[in-house]
Amino acid sequence: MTTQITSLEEYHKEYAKSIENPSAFWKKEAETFHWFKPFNEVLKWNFEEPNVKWFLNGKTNITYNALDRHIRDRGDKTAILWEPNHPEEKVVKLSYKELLTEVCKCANAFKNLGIKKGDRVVLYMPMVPELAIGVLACARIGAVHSVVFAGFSARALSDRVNDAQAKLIICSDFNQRGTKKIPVKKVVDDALELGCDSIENVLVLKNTGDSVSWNSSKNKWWHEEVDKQMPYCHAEEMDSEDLLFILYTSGSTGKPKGVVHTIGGYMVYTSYSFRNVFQYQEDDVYWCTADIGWITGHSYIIYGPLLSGATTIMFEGIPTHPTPSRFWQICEKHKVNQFYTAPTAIRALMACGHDLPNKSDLSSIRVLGTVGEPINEEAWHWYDKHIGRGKAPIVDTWWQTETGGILISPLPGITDNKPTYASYPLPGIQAVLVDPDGNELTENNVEGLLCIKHPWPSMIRTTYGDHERCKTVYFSTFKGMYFTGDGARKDDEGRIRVIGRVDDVINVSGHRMGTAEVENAINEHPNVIESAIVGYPHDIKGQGIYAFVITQGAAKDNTTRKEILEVVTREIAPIAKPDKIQFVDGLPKTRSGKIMRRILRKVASNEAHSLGDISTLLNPECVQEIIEGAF
Ligand code: 7RM
Repeated sequence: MTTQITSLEEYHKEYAKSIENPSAFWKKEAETFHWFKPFNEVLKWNFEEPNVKWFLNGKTNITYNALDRHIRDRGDKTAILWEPNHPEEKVVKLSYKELLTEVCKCANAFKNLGIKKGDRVVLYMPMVPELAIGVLACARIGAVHSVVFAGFSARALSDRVNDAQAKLIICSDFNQRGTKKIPVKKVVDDALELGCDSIENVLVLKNTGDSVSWNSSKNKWWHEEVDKQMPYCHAEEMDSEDLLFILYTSGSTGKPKGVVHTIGGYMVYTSYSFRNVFQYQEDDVYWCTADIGWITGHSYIIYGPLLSGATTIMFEGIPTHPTPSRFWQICEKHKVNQFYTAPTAIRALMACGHDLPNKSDLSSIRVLGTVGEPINEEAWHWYDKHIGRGKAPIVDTWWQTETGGILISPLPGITDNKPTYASYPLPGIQAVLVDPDGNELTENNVEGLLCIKHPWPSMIRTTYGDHERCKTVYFSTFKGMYFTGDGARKDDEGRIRVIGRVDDVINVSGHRMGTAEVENAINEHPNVIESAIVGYPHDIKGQGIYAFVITQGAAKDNTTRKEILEVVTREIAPIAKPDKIQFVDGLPKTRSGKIMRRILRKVASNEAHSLGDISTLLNPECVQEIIEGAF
């Protein structure tokens, strides 16, 4: 098992060691894992190409480390504890032994369907144990998984399938979310209609049992393919730098990028960070409420916890079903020790009043976590007081899809707990703030752009099929550094508070959305000529989406608004729908024709009184109209 920091003194010592000699530091961590063949070099890197390799020539399998390795000491311990959407339905507990068996059967079924090492498999699934089983079964045989959040549209799904050139899609018949049933298989059928030529089979899990249309040549039932398989499957020997997964995330251009993570480094870092940030102890029950469709679910529902031999809860439902007490009831029911969620969920539940959490026994909770967006002071204090009862430290964990694991976070009970601060970097993480010219801001009490100076094991290796994009987006802005795209400030003792994105990415309820991506979708409406979207402060979502739209030949009314929302839902997902749509005659442009988002952001944030100088605009006359029409 990897090591665990237990005191402030130890944190300082470990951090110093990790900076003085990163290779020696990570070598020691990596050696606590099982390697079929040991690595012969810890790290090789340059940030110019970029080319980063960890634990070179080591052969391993992440599922061997997450499952087989635990069988002797904790084979009967619950690995996955599944809580269903409807509280009256049966909880499922899979022990490490049982999970290994299920993963092996599923892996054998994949082989039987012609899936080989290196092939890509897309999972478009509800939060049921079979999703985790499917992910691990890919890793078992060396296939590359790409989980697509089941809220995405057929168009978004087919784009991802095609980019990854996936051979297999795994889905359910229907998903359940609260009182709703979502026709997942139908969305997959629609995606295939749009053209997904690489897909050979669709493996369908009978989840709700409702009837679905069936294509007998490509469609296979999970139970018919998986149940008959032998319960053992050899763990494929994988190179440390072989691909583990692709996860698509939004950037500042229209097309989502496939962030690539490789096996060895991701394994070492997700486990190390999990054990330290959550201070997991052997008999603890840990719960992360994220969806496995996002990186948080990958790293801190599946891999980090299982690699550490933890009991990890998987929740199928939503925070408000059947009532907004659900999270707190689940914490009481399973005596949750570590609870990890997003600020947007905290704010939404906060709005329901504190008598709800007060009705549940939350005394088992020792650590509270947040992730996904900056947490505001009010939400932080509510979480501390009403969920932690003032006794559970809050870990405000900053990280990204690209970082693979948590890079900046308090260590609960070890480092201090300053509201809304992600605090200090974990060992091995050389976080710095720079000015727009890339000069490092070494003093405290400064604001700047957040960069990381040295590689860490779970960092992005490439963007799938487009290495140039990886280089441009993350490694070209500042020479010799990974640029996060976030702005941050350091307080007088060097604690870091991440403020938010400085690029054309907005963060809605902790979900990343590219402005160009949403604009492209809106522009699909036949009467839309041009659009610009910006984020604005939103009480629950953190940021809301404000769309400025120029139309021709369409009524500027709610009917057109409704049509635009439908187009966005069709092209991306309901979560990308603008909260406000303002019809305008012109958009403020620079002389080179670029939309001045700064002005639109001010209008959307109700700060039009401080627009600054607009005389350099190509069309300053449009600004007054925009201000007058604002919501
Ligand atoms: C894990 C995840 C990444 C972006 C990131 C930030 C923002 C995430 C925090 C945060 C302030 C935090 N991956 N972000 N965590 N901002 N404090 N603790 O969310 O790829 O989907 O998003 O989210 O802007 O760049 S992500």
